[in-house]
Amino acid sequence: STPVHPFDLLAIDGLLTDEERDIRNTVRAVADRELRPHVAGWFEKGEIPARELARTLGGAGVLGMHLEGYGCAGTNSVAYGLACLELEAVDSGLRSLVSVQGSLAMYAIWKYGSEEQKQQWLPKMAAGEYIGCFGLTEPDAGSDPGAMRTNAKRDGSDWVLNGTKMWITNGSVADVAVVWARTEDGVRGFLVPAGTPGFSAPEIKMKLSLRASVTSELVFEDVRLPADAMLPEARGLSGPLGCLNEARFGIVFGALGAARDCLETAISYAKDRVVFARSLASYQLTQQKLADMSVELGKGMLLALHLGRLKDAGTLTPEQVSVGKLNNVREAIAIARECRTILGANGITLEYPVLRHANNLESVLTYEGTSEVHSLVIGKALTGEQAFR
Ligand code: TGC
Ligand code: FAD
Repeated sequence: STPVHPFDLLAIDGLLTDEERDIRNTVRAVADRELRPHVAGWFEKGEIPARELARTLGGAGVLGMHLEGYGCAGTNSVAYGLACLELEAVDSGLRSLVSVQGSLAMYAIWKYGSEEQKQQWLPKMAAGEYIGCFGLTEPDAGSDPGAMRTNAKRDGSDWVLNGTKMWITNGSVADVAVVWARTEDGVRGFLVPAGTPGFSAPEIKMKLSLRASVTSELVFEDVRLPADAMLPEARGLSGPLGCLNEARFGIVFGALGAARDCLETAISYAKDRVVFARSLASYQLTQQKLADMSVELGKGMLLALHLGRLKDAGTLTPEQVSVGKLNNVREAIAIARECRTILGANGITLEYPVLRHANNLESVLTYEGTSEVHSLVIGKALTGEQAFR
């Protein structure tokens, strides 16, 4: 009989609108044409043509696509999620570029910025002419961003920024850094243009994961900023955490793209590969693996769509996003590793995408709140007791 694509097993496409399917298909076509042929090479070199990529992605309309106005497409959240899925089906690093640009840097400016800040940055960021990054994590403050040391002190009407951010996606290629710092008025956000004296962004090398993505340190040594560098509408940790809800939502969908690509690869490989004189796909053990993975993929997709519909209805809560991020990343990494077994030795090479995805998903499991942090967020929602500290 004719095989069913793992994504068609539950007829999930029927739950999408025509517009959502169109956007998904457009992003998939751009990804297949412009990104997929190059990605293994970028990963192997540990280098991406970030500026060119930003323009390509801006041209495809995916940068800040779920935001309204300022050159952004203003799509619904489900369409944004589907775009993340298609990009991450190529590589988590490319979805990261888009998440950080649209859901973290642009969203922070869109949500908390002044009208002048929005006009100055958003249209060019949507077009991919400017790249943004988002600096929250520090060498000694990751899961606990409240422990940050980076600080901004008043000097007349100026601000003077000191400190170090760590593991910042897009950092070395960014035209503007959204930086969260402690002030006497609590945590505030600042826009720091590249080239500001005292600001440097050395790239972090020797990564075994997310190699097709720029990751950097941000160093601020007496960086003098004008008063209007501060985001006026963000006060306290809820500012940056509000942005994280957006990016985490994209990952709920995105991680399933990596998993889908692994499963498609494994099914096709199992059908071609002959072991003990029969196709690998014809053995019950292989079919059990494929069945279990497709069940998880389908469940993850239904969860993502449900959260997307809640988000579009305006009722999605941070705890619900934690359920999605925890489950879908955890299952995606399990699927990637299981698919790797099906490919045998071929599975360890860059000829196939599977171990590249599995390695990338190690970062995805850690960033935007580790799986442990999301478990604790859910635990707190269930018991009313916080177990973070
Ligand atoms: P807590 O005392 O609970 O809260 C402090 C204030 O924040 C509010 N809040 C939130 N607001 C919006 N959305 C959320 N999800 C929020 N969670 C908390 C809270 O209401 C409170 O507001 P207020 O007004 O009362 O002050 O904070 P806590 O210090 O106990 O920490 C809670 C915890 C651990 C959940 C939180 O800090 C956390 O999420 N930690 C993980 C940090 C994280 O996710 N970092 C990600 C950095 S960015 C990144 O990784 C980008 S990678 C992207 C890519 O490349 O794709
Ligand atoms: P830690 O917080 O030190 O955690 C170490 C371990 O302890 C983890 O397993 C964690 O779950 C566990 N743990 C922590 N607290 C508890 C607890 N209460 N109970 C039990 N276990 C606990 N950050 C940004 O700000 N911007 C970016 O653009 C960005 N991009 C990134 C890109 C990559 C490739 C990576 C890998 C990270 C990126 N990050 C970024 C940083 C990321 O958000 C942090 O790595 C993450 O929040 C975890 O912080 P940490 O690495 O300091 O780990």
